[in-house]
Amino acid sequence: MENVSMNLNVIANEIYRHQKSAVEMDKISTRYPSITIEDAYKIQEINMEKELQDGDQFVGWKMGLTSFAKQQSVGVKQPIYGRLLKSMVISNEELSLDGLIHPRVEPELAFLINKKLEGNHVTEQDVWLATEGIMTAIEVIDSRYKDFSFNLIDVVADNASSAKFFLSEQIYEPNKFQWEKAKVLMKLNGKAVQEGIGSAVMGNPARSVVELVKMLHSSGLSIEPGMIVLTGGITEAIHVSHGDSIEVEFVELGEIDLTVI
Ligand code: OOG
Ligand code: MG
Repeated sequence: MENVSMNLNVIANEIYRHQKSAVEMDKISTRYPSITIEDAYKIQEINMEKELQDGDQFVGWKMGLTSFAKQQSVGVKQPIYGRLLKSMVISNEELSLDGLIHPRVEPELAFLINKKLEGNHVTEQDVWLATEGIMTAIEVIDSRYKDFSFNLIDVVADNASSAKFFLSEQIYEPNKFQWEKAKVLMKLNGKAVQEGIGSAVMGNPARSVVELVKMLHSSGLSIEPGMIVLTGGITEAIHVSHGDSIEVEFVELGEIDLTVI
């Protein structure tokens, strides 16, 4: 019998190499059939430690698969979380494809948290009280698995397909807008390709933060002040390639754009 727990560092190393080399890999779930979801989160953590040792900075969390559109498109029917690094931030309006395999983009809402959030009994109200502001966002995801195909365990071990993210310059006051009613339209090269509404994310994107806190609690973790939380794609993600222009219009909130270089 293989001892999977003994091999977590080996599996983590393999995924890490593929994350760095931008070469796609075979799923781990088929090669290590006894691997568990807890193992997958452990692998994610092991690789995050490597990034921090290499000088990167932990800036927040992402929730994934929080909308029906996203769950349907990848065939994984439950929310997951991943870890965000400073190096993932897109600071101009350009998305460089360097280091990416088959990137996709998706519109999201990002929460900036200013108080510690922890425990199993956290409510939406707690989340609002701990939210400094909300930004509109474009997340760039890039699965390291062949054909962007994975199961729950694969995608968690691959840091929930995290690659990059872009945040609006403007930080909106949380209580100045009904976020569940935020309408979004995503255009690719001027043509509308996806549209959605904030409530697609668990009824209200604040709910996604609640779920994150509960999931983190079961691993003894919490959200610290200053952290960003990406609450999950409101619509399906779309594939992008060199030269594309992406426009994400949030009705009454403005537009954020990326050019793929
Ligand atoms: C998994 C990551 C999902 C989201 O917002 O739902 C995600 C994937 O689709 O590759 O980031
Ligand atoms: Mg996402």
